[in-house]
Amino acid sequence: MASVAVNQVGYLPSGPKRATVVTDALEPLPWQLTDGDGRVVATGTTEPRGTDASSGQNVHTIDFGIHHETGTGYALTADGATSRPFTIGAGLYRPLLTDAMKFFYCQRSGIEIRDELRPGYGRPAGHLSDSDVPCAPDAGDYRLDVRGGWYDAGDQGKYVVNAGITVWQLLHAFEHRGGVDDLALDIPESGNGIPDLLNEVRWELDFLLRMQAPDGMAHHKMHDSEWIGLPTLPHLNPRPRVLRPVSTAATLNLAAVAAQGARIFRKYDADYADLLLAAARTAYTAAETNPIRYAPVDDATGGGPYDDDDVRDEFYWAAAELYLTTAEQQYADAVLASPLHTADVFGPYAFDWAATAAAARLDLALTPSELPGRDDVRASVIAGADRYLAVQRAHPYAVAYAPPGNQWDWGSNSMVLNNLVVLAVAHDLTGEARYRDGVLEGLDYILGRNALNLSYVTGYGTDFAKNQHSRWYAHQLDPSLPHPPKGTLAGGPNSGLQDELAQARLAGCVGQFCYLDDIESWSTNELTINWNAPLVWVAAFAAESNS
Ligand code: 9MR
Repeated sequence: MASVAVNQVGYLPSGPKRATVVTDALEPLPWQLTDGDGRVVATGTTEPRGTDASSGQNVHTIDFGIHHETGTGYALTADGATSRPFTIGAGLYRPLLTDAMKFFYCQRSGIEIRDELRPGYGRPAGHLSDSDVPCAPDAGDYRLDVRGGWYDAGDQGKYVVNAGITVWQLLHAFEHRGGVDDLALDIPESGNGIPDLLNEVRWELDFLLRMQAPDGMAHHKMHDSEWIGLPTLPHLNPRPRVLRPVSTAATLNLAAVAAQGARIFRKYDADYADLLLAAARTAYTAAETNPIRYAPVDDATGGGPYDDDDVRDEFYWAAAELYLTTAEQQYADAVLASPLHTADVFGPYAFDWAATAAAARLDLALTPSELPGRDDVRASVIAGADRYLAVQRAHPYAVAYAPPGNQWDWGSNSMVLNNLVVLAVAHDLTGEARYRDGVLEGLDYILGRNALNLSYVTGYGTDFAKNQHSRWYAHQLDPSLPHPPKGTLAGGPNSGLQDELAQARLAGCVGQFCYLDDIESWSTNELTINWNAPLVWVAAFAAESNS
């Protein structure tokens, strides 16, 4: 049975327009584009692409970029199969940007979610008692007020390293993308004179500041003492909470985003900027004093480990953000001395919470500074983008991610998106259209042009993921609870198949097929703050590209 996979949300009038056909045919096939009235408005022939390694399918591609007219209800037909309907229009990505960012309010801990702001999602405040949490016996002998912040994912833990990359990415979008400063997010702080994105991010930054121990180090994480089942609303979760030990990685995450935040908040709230910068400096110094406090892989009772035993990248990133904010020589020296400053950081996977050197490089490339050798920094980003563009061009589904051995990572959708961020920054640096087109075409995969014909963003497209693993958007288990909110990204194909349901249903799966839209498949179908953040970033770029 043939099928035609498209971006189910649609295509920009001036953007690339391609689709992928699954067929047995080896020779070019005729295709037709029909409009909302069923009229044929364009025709052509497909390009056979052979066997796609990421899915094992025999595929062709359709390029219908000759068609520029806007409208709804378009569809592509080839080999007797018709695609899901799609729109061609300029305004496709602003709603996605807004919804992807609105996701974060519903993840908030320590505050009531107001139903009038998120109809269907209102709930009482969860974990108010996070205001007084003891260290676990191996973590210290004091208690901290670590209330607030966002729940990490489908669990109710709060992890400094994952908070770090998420805050960084949202603030990076704020600093370097257009159209983000006036986002209306319908949050309690809306209308206070500060851009809503910053209001939302401050909720997490305040929590990060609270995770700093008296000695300047940051606790790696805090979460339930034991894992709890699904569904469990945050305010009904009876498990005691514990602070896990400090780590060098967490401390440097705090240093990096507090420094970045100080730079960005300065214009709106100078006192807050001072507070952030002081915390960042203290954290950086504490990490220098304690450079090898690693979070271990086996610390996984009641929460995930976020283990990391290589913090050279976090040192580089923290030094870069401190330098960009202060212009001080000591931080410039640390940046220039880091082995990661000249290393190839745009490898075959993508940057993420564990691999943060690219965050430093992207910010050093875009944020104005007097750093010696800045042209080389920029050139390294462009070289990385060229590599991802080559991967994408060779890929019949236009994915700029081809993991070695076709072993797709946990949260692969975020990796696909983060490689698009590199393309987007290359576009900022060069103005060359091929990078912009790469970002836009890269979004096709996330929004339905994939082997499963599924949009990975809840509420976007005809067929979309909606049963992401979550203890409170657990509609699949309890119909009185909602699905995840519109704009929630699913983790996506994960060859690791760590959960039992995936193991039972997906054994032997090829790449793109290692995914289940089932709430029990926590290894392929969770939602997380650090996966929605790149969706925000890339949607912001795409929304800017309307014209
Ligand atoms: O996203 C994380 C992924 O990169 C790791 O491989 C995996 C195992 O350590 O953990 C993922 O993070 C989970 C975290 O530990 C707990 N909250 C949910 C996160 C997403 O599944």
